[in-house]
Amino acid sequence: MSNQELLSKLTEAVVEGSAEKAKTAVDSLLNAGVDPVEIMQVGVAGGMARIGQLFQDFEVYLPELMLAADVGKACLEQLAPHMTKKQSASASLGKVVLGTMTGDVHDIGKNLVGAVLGASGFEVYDLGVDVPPLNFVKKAEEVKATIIGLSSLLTTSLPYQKDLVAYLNDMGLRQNYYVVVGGGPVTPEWAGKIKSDGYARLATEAVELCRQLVACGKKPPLDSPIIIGSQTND
Ligand code: B1M
Repeated sequence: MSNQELLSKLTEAVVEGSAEKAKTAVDSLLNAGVDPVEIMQVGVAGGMARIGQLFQDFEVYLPELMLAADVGKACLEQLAPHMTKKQSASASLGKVVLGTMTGDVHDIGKNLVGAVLGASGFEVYDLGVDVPPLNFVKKAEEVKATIIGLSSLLTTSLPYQKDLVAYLNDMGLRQNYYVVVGGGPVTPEWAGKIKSDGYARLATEAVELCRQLVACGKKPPLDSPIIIGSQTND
């Protein structure tokens, strides 16, 4: 079976909510030497996008969505150690405080972002889900972070990204942290509107974004955000 067919099998297994079939597909893909991040971003995320569409069209309901999410999380758990193996022994590129905004419990994409950032040499402090803006600020101050990474999957959690930037300004801390944003409803326009420092569409692009920020030689806030990857709503 080709790698493309194996990725399609994985996508189908996620949509079906079959942990067993997904594990078999992931094993085969790893054995075939497919990059673990690609397995997540193409095979698993493809299944998530499809089940999300079916949910939106009332063809499946919350239980199916939850089942698919469990399968997606299990795939990431299986794949994460293979991502870490690629980590070089070089010094930390910077500290990133990461989390999903208030009211939002979606964490598969955010966890993938954390895994690839960690595997690429960043020190990641993952605050989890449903994180109020001030908690990001507190953690960033505590660990002396370089970057604050905000993930939102719900449109209703987007305003909290804006609040976080406002808090940093009000507290006189904006110049200490680059703020980067991502997740389904986040667009490059939104990243600019809230005066963040960067937007990335995919987890791999978040790594590129953070690398560019730590190397840019300019203090935050940037005049306009660095945009990596274009956003589509399909
Ligand atoms: Co919900 N959900 N969900 N859901 N869910 C969406 C997001 C939705 C688009 C589905 C739909 O209707 N089509 C919709 C949101 C609509 C909107 O607001 N625009 C939705 C809804 C409505 C809901 C509920 C309200 C449903 C209900 O209860 N009636 C509810 C809300 C719960 C809450 O948060 N308070 C809900 C619940 C759930 C589950 C719990 C069942 C489950 C989440 C489980 C979990 O995460 N632990 C779930 C799931 C699985 C989804 C979908 C199907 C898949 C999300 C996912 O994991 N994708 C999703 C549909 C969709 O996204 N198309 C949907 C795979 C993951 C790898 O991709 O997270 O996008 P993603 O991450 C990507 C990029 O976005 C990027 O990197 C990753 C790829 O490399 N990225 C970043 C993410 N964060 C980044 C940060 C960065 C940079 C890049 O920098 C910091």
